[in-house]
Amino acid sequence: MEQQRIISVQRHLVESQHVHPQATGELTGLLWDLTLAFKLISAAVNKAGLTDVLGMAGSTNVHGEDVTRMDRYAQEVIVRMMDHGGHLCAMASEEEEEIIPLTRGDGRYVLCFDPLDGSSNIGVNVSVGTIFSIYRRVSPTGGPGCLEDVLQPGKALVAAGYAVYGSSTMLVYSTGAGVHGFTLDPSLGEFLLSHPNLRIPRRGSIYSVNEGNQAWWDDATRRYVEHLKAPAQGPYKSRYIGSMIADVHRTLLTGGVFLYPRTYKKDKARGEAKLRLLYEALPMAFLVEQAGGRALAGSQPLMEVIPHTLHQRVEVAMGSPADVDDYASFIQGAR
Ligand code: AHM
Ligand code: MG
Repeated sequence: MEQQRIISVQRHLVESQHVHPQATGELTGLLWDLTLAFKLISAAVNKAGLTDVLGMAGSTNVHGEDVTRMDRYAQEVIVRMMDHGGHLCAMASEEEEEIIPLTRGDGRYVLCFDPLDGSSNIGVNVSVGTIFSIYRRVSPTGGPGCLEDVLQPGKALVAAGYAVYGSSTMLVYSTGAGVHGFTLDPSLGEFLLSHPNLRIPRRGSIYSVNEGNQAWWDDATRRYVEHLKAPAQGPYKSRYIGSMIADVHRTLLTGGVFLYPRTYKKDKARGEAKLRLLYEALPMAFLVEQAGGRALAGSQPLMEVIPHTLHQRVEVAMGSPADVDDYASFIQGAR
């Protein structure tokens, strides 16, 4: 019987780099640095109930939300880890209003991240995680990057991934050559390849959406979810953790559809989206599509949405291709 190789994330990154003879190793170095940040955050999240990091930090972020202490810790770890590596020219975070200044900002890459997605759930021991995406700089090299480097569409993504701090810590990433998942062995402090070449099922049997918002959805979304609940469909099961990273992670592994549509609560004409394009929607959409799924913003491919501001929000539908196609047919009025 063939023995399965044991591969650490470092080994995987190096071997993936060797496939591209022209690669300089910079992206590998950048991803390598990020994995150490994830281990530090994972260790802190595991101890969150025991230490005084749990709880509110007493300030609000750029979106007016409470900043938990773990949010702030995760933000600081990533900034300190990436600041002087020389790989980046610009860095932007869900928690910071402007581009984050770098000590060594003359690198070739751009990093966008959500330091701790789902952190409002941390007090009840629900999975949280760090989401990241990497672009190549578009401004001239030799100095710091600018807004133009950060405001790039999903189609320009070089890599994206997340670390989910759940019952075990997992790292899932893609550089455009498949999606690979690694599980952290806490006794070794190593991410080991556990889910090579992840492929999302063509169709799932789970839908994931905050149904408390149903009264404020558009008609098409309401009709689609009713359709999923009809006995003729199975019916589909409902699962909603309220932590995008955990809901999309499950969707990636088991299939189905994750939705965060616009709600028409305050702005009755245009509606309001919740999830952030740069830090949540695009990186997760990249991974879902790399795994064979689909991602939409309304009727438009999510990867084609152009970011105009750092904290732009967007409506999201992503998951199994057949499920997202069904949703699209409702949105386009065909059903
Ligand atoms: P956060 O980045 O402040 O944690 O907010 C984003 C989270 C997502 O993880 C999740 O999908 C969504 O907000 C849940 O929102 P709601 O509570 O409105 O369902
Ligand atoms: Mg978030």
